[in-house]
Amino acid sequence: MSPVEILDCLVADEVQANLGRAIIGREIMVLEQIGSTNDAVLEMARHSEEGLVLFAEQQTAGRGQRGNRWESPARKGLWFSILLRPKIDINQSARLTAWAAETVSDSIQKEFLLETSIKLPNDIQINGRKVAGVLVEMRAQEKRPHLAIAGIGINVNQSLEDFPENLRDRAISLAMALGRQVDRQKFAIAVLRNLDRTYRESFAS
Ligand code: BT5
Repeated sequence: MSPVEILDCLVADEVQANLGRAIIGREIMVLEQIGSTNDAVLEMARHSEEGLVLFAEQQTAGRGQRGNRWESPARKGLWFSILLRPKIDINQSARLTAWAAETVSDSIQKEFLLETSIKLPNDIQINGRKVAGVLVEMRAQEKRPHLAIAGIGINVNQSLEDFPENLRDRAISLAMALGRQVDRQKFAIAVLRNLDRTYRESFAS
């Protein structure tokens, strides 16, 4: 890794230190590369507490809805999944999708003063182009609360050329919208803080 790349790494301890006594972010892990963070968190669920957040610097098999692919190039975005045990029924996962999409959208607006819109059910857009997406997956548990994994992908520092050709007229990153690179670590902290606050308001006991 070059010195510039090291500077640009997500550091789990540093993110966690900035969150205080949170539910979301109670435990934070950063992996260099994985297939999909949603799959990894599901595997860890039995032995982990609500609020575990797993980031991957790169996903090789990032997923969207219905088997769609989610492009997740190394160190260019925030690709993460949160383990949740919300107080909702198994058929109410759309509430979590709406919560995550709204909170990510609000966070982008507040941090960067960019105008965002939500294309239902799970896209966050800037100027009609997708900047972030949400994939919520639930698993029924014999004893409630059920298990939910909220996967969030945010394009942060890609340039247009970093996207595959077929996405170049439909996708955007924060850096493209702002005309400058973004501190991923700082934005990760801001998004997790907001997610923790809004999750407590709507889903925690
Ligand atoms: C989504 O699906 O928008 C959900 C994306 C969730 C990604 C996160 S990353 C962490 C966690 N781990 C995972 O494996 N997934 C979650 P959907 O609405 O189906 O949109 C997918 C479509 O968006 C693709 O078919 C492409 O057309 C487009 N797309 C793919 N990668 C993109 C990107 N990086 N930026 C913008 N559009 C993209």
